[in-house]
Amino acid sequence: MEEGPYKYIRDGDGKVSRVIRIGTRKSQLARIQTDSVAEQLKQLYPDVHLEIVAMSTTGDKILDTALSKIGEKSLFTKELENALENNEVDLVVHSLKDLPTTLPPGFTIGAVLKRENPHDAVVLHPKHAGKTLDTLPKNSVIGTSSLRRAAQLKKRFPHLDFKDIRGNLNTRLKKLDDKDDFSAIVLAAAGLRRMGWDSRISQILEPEDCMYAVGQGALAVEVRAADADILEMVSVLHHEDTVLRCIAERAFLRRLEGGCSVPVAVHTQVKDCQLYLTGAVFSLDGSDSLKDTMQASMAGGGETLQKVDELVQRAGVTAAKIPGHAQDRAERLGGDLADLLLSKGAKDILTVARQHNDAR
Ligand code: DPM
Repeated sequence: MEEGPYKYIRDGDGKVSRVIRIGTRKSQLARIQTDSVAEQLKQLYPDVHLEIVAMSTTGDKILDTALSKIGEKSLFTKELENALENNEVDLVVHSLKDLPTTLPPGFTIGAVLKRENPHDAVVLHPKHAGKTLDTLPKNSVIGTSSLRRAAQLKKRFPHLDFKDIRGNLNTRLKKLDDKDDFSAIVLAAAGLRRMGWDSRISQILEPEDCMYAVGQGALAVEVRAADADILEMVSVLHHEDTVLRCIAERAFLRRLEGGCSVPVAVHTQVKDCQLYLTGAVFSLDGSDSLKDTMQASMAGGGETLQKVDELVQRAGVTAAKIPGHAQDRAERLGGDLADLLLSKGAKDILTVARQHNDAR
């Protein structure tokens, strides 16, 4: 067998091929997401040997603290990145929204797959079947530990109360159904759908009620930035509209210096070759906010790069086969919108939100 960092396998005819190992978190949602990416790779590359390696991350182990209070940016990604760095795995599948906008050096997002429904969804306690957030009784308790969701919903639905809820999706649904602590919980529609729980979605929240998180609903494949073979292999998984939207969203959040613990939300759309980006920042109770929309043309996208080693990253994403000019404009759009909000005082809103959250 060949020497070196990679793992190889010899088949019955003596042919040696490289084993591609895919890292994943152990939660059911993570496994489902990873299996779907593995399935697509298997279809595209029937001869490749794929192996899935599941591991626990800090975020999985700390279950009693609100995510926004733990304060570590790469909560769900660090252990997986260590494995990537040590060549124990070759690619890692994540929910894009869990990936920081600046990745540690040596890593890149080699694929952003077609986005599921990016909106948030309401799941009701069975005793409230038929209700909406509007019609739930006064002081009903809604479970979410997302500052972004709480800020927007507190403002929009002042008759409701909000409390933290942690744990993976299975745990949260059990906490909702088996106890009387919560009248409803708010979760990403994408996660619920992937778990096969569409039927529990009673309401999809429109942008007027609640805008989504940067990258929400899209899966990302993280790889070693220098691993040209793997980059090339996964690059065909990119979905053009999704990548452009997510580059704009991530560039927006990056310029605002927001992590997963600030109330920042977005809404994007590609229509008639125009990319529309709406972005907003909120105080923790939603009383203070800034929101604006900008657009950029994605037409006449220009060159696509042929060789992966010529590649540039935009907002942490490497996308060889997507027109470079369009990616540049998407990245600039995100930065420009952030600058616009910063010029109107976004920094103060976010600084106060961070301080209050740390003091909670
Ligand atoms: C991030 C947030 C949450 C996750 C914060 C936010 C929700 C935390 C919570 C950055 N990551 O959205 O404002 O509700 O306490 C997460 C989920 C998914 C990926 C679950 C969810 C699945 C959907 C997807 C947790 N990360 O948001 O309901 O692939 O986008």
